Amino acid sequence: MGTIKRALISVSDKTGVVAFAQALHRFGIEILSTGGTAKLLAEAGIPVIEVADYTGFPEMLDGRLKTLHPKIHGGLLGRRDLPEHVAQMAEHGIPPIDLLAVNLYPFEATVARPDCRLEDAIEQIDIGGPTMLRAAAKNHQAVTVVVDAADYERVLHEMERTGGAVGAELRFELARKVFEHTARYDGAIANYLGSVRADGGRDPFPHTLNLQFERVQAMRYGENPHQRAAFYCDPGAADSGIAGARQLQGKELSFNNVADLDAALALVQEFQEPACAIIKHANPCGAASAASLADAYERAFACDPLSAFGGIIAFNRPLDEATAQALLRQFMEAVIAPEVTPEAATVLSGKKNVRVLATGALGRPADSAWDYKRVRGGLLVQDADLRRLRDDDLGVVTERAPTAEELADLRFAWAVVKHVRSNAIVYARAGQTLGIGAGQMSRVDAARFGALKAQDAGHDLTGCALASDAFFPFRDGIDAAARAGVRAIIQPGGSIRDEEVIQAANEHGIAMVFTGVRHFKH
Ligand code: 93A
Repeated sequence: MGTIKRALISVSDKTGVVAFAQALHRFGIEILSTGGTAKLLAEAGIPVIEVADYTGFPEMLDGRLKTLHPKIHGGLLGRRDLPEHVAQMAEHGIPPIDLLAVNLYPFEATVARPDCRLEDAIEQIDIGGPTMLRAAAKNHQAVTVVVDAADYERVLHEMERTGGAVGAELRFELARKVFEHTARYDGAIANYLGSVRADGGRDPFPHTLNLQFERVQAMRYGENPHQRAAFYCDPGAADSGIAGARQLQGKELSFNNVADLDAALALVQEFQEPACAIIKHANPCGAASAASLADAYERAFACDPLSAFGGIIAFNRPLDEATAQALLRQFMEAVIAPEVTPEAATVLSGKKNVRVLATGALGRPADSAWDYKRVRGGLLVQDADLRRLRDDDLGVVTERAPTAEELADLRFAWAVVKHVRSNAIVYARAGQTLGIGAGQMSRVDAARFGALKAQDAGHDLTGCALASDAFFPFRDGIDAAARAGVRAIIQPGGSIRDEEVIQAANEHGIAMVFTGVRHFKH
């Protein structure tokens, strides 16, 4: 393992670079650098050789040509363990470069700006930087390459420990990071160019979709024990939702746990007031909002205590002691909340298998969030369904308008039905689901099934509200709802038989509102 004698530093983001270069200088390392970086280092009193002076070739073409020179790339690429390489480098006056610190022109940040023009983006395509990075990373047996300012410390630490060298393990890890980084960088360029339209606008979906996901964890198995699995996250969204959650206790998360935790969180994020959702197999078997979190849980549980067994439970407020105490009554797989108070954590520590997770503050997902659905051999991509009910969405279509109380129940049921697999029907009253009909192939069956579930749990549906994720194609669903005791219905409308459906509601004295918005979920 050779000690580092020569380093090249060329960084766009100059965070921490002066301190890093200062430390390298203390090791007696010769520092080569490009225009802006060299200036900054020289101003800090660090001896530095400009790449242009080093190669004898000026920086030119507005900086497009800075480091693309055989003396630089030979110094990065030449193998120190092959006598032919060593001899050729000596013959052509190419000294080895042992450490490279480069970060690239900020392409992603540039194209994220709404006013970014094609020519602005083109200028931010770094050519020399990735070329050096890839050369150094390829030759990681001899070269240490740092693309992430967060790694300066680690490199220095290792050099201090070894007296100026960096070990094989760290060199390999840093090289891997480089290829991940340049792959992402080129992916961003391809995504951008693949979405530019002739009229100067941007297509939201690029010609090829280059995504990069980082492994969060390997899993014991997938949806079933004979399937292998891992969980990956979008590095850009890693600090929100399930991907960024901290597990505080319990067994390792499973594939199905992650999917259900995500579904549970999405549901409680609909509500401003304290809310709880209990998920089984991607569907809620109970959801409620109430003045206190403990009440919200009690009411969510009461919807379908039988199905809540082994559920995934989410909250939109810090989990407190009273709520944790209430949870002890049931078997559960996992609990997730923005925070878990120390008292609540103590209560749950008695159930050591239960996975307890904290997400941190639950923001709204970014409007640009995408939703992916895998099909064999492909991927369907769409905007995430972040649509929330607006006051002007609501149109009363029946002779009777909903009362204020009914309207509140309709809004609640509508927020929940969006998170139930289609065909979906939700019966609700006073911030509590009473019956949920999920994933049925016909809407009338979803209505019948939800009512049956409510009946089984002992709920009287008289005077309750019903939400339907899509329009009723026939009056049979309305008739079924009326038989169950429903007094108010919320649904998108838009069926060719809307008149027949409205007529049925009028006959039953039901107040019905159309939203004009559909919430299919498959
Ligand atoms: O325009 S480039 O693609 N041409 C090059 O030869 C080159 N060499 C380094 N950009 C190049 N760089 C980049 O310059 C580095 O990747 C780094 O981001 C930036 C540092 O420039 P300065 O030191 O002048 O601020």
